[in-house]
Amino acid sequence: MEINFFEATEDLYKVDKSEATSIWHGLNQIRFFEEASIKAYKKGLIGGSVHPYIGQEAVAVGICRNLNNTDYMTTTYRGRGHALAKGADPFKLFAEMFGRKSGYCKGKGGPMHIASKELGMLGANGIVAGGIPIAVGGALTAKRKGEGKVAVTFFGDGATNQGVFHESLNLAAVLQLPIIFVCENNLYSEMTPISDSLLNKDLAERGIAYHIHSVVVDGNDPLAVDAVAKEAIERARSGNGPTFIEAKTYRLLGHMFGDSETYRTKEEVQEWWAKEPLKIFKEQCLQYEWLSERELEEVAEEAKEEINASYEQAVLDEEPSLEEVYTDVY
Ligand SMILES: Cc1ncc(C[n+]2csc(CCOP(=O)(O)OP(=O)(O)O)c2C)c(N)n1
Repeated sequence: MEINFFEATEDLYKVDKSEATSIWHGLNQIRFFEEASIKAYKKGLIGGSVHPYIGQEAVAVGICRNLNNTDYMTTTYRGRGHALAKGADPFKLFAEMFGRKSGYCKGKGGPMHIASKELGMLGANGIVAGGIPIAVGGALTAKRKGEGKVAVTFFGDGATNQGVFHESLNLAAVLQLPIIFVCENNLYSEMTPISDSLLNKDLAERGIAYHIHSVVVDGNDPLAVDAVAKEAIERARSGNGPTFIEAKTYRLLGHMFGDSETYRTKEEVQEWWAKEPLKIFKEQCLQYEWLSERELEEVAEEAKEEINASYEQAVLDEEPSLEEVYTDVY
């Protein structure tokens, strides 16, 4: 078994206007949401910490556009992007982050623990690799009940060093579960370069080790991620087992708000800003004439207004009552 390195062909760029519009809207929605979250954090509206997803938007958009609402998903403390890409309401997401009543978990989860039955979100997770076995459980449920659902789990490169990651991959492979493991390799595990903590050049090798079909893809190209996701989800739905996707990307901001970023150079960060996903997709839109400069601006403006309106509405939302402390406790 060998790693499959996805390479874009001209066929990948045969996209129609509505698809391009939807991808561009999705990328902008996440970017503006994350920027607004940082603004809110600075204003003291959010408890805990904020771990921005800026720079990784193409992974969430490329994968989630291939999922149904009912498919299962788990994610990490960077999970707002995945939630939005799966159809979350930005107002309910902001409300959750601000600890308000209308939030997805009535404001009890905060920025790191968003869950929603209606979105198939089995939870964002503050514990590194914590969501991986939960998604395996979702996939096992889907298989046993013959629900036709798949499970997707998003995690970072650092999560692949956790024991539970290995147990999860092995079980999913042995039981041929309908699951897609999406490793967002952003090169850093908190303040540690991934090359300091593991010797594999391609993390997809870790999927191969468990006999799982494993693919490496450019995680900054939404169409490349979309193509790989489509195939993986089809494999899972048709009973042909799991896929491991390594999406190579970059976290453009610090690990969390307030990170002094002494562990990487400004030059390196600049290099990645030059190939960040919104820039890449905008260039593709213009090159292949899916959308004009003006149309791109209009869609981005629409996404920005939607985010701003949701933010303002969430700020005004009520806090849960004191009695709520004792509800939903398991
Ligand atoms: C089990 C566990 N160990 C340590 C931490 C502290 N911690 C929070 S984020 C993080 C880095 C994780 O890196 P990675 O999985 O690559 O995800 P990324 O932050 O790059 O998205 C660590 C070590 C934690 N939250 N959970």
